[in-house]
Amino acid sequence: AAAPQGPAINLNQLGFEPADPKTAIVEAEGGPLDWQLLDAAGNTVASGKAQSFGPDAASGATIQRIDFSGFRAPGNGYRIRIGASESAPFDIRPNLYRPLARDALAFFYHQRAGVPIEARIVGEKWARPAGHPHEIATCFAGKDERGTEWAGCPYSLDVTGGWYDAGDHGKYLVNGGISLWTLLDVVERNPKALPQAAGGAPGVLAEARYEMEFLLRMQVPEGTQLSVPVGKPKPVPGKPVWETAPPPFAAIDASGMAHQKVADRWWTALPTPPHKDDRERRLYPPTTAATLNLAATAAQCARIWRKADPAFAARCLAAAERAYAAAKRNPDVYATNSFTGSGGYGDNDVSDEFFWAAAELFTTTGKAAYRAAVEASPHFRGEAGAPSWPQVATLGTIVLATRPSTLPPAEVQRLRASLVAAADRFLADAPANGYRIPFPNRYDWGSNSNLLNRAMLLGLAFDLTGNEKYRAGVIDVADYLLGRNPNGVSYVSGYGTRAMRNPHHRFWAPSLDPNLPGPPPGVLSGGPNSTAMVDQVAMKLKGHCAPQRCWADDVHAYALNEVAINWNAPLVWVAAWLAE
Ligand code: 9MR
Repeated sequence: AAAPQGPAINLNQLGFEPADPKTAIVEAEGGPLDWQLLDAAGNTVASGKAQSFGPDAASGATIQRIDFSGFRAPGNGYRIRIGASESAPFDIRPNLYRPLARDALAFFYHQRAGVPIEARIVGEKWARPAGHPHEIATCFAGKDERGTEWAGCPYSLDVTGGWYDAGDHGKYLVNGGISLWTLLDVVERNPKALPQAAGGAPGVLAEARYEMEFLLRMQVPEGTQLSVPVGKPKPVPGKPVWETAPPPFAAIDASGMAHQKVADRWWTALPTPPHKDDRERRLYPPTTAATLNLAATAAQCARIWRKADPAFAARCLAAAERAYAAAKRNPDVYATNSFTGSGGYGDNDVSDEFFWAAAELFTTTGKAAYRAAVEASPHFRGEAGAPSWPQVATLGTIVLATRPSTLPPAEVQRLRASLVAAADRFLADAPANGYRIPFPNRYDWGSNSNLLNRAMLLGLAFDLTGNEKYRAGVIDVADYLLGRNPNGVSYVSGYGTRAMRNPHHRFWAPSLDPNLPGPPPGVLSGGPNSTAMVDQVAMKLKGHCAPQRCWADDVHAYALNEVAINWNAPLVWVAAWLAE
């Protein structure tokens, strides 16, 4: 193909399935331009007029939208031409998303702590020795960065295993929980889904179990009295909202709670492969939110393994019930972010975590007490929305709406309708932005994951109604992530002609050390972030980028280009859904 002369044509660089909507975008001023679809031999096989849109606040551009949905003939080497521009070649073919689902799942194997990442599965390039293979940790004690004195705990726990959260080596319960839920939901929806990941890496069930076992290890032993801050953390003047200081301490019976995280005392340098991390590691105080993340996922575990491994299921259920009781006893213990070396994942509203955990426990056990807790929650009658690590109510709604339980059919119908209503609200956002994605003009940290969590709800709305418009919305999200965006980039490594290559990651960092590998295929960048531009790369862009353009493929851009388990998990969910 000739080198493009005009502006870039942005489209899904992977291509399109034959029957799906097909959209390409060019940023060009003026009235509607003529476009042609060329086949591999250069023949024009379709043509039409673009639709102009703009000025568009999300991209900061005037846009020409090209719709060639009517063209369905499978093939490769297709190109779109408009004016002096020509796109990179792309495919039209069935089964486009299956490899992506398997690679996106393999990300979790790569992120494993505690075991070597084996060459026979990932190849020599990505193989590495085990990171933190004997993680026997005790609690942080002494003065934190703000001078608060912590008492520690009278035990150490073997917390080996689980997944590293992201580019750092922290292992967090808040965030581990939603990520684990999302993978478990893939398999609960469709028990045949993803029996293996790319390279023969463990399938979704085995991979999820690896994290579940870690969450179980993070539970506080019976009979433990701890001194922890009780009540809402206080904002720190002049600091970002997530930097909080602890309220006064009180002695609590912490039996059955879960520690917020196990992580490095100090941030490690970039790069630091996991097996070379020699910093002090600590358990950080238990929190109500971490405890409810354990309760919810362990209850889900008890359902999923009931037949296949009754002993494991029973262990999960006992842990879940103990955790839920512990959270009820201690409903007001929040994470503070006064430690350095790891993220905070602080959340001052745990009403949604209570609802989620009660919904899971009710669905698993049918017990009246959990049902009463579900029905008493404001979230039972609230609006559904896209879930995220601090907002998990909709995970509970999904479970109640889609899994068998003793909830009256009329209530199940109402909850289903609320999921569909959320999907309708997302679709209503699409006409207002140039790239036509079901998303509002607000690009926060990890925006790509927010978009995927919306896509998950669109997928569920399709399942519940059979209406094709919801699938079309999922395709809009997939198209945006895989290239139909103002950066002309695929945010998924290894997928597309111009894919993300330099994530913020301590091992996949070839730009810092040529001996280190780049990201394996199937890893999602956090994506544009115009609301918390706190890293050195983002600070330079700040004030000079339209929201969708506030992004850079740079290892130092931790607020724009990190990877994370809660971001890849909905990628697995959505790619597996598309692959069905
Ligand atoms: O995804 C998290 C985002 O919602 C927060 O705004 C941000 C700042 O607190 O932290 C993000 O999570 C990071 C975590 O704290 C540490 N590991 C990497 C995560 C992704 O950047």
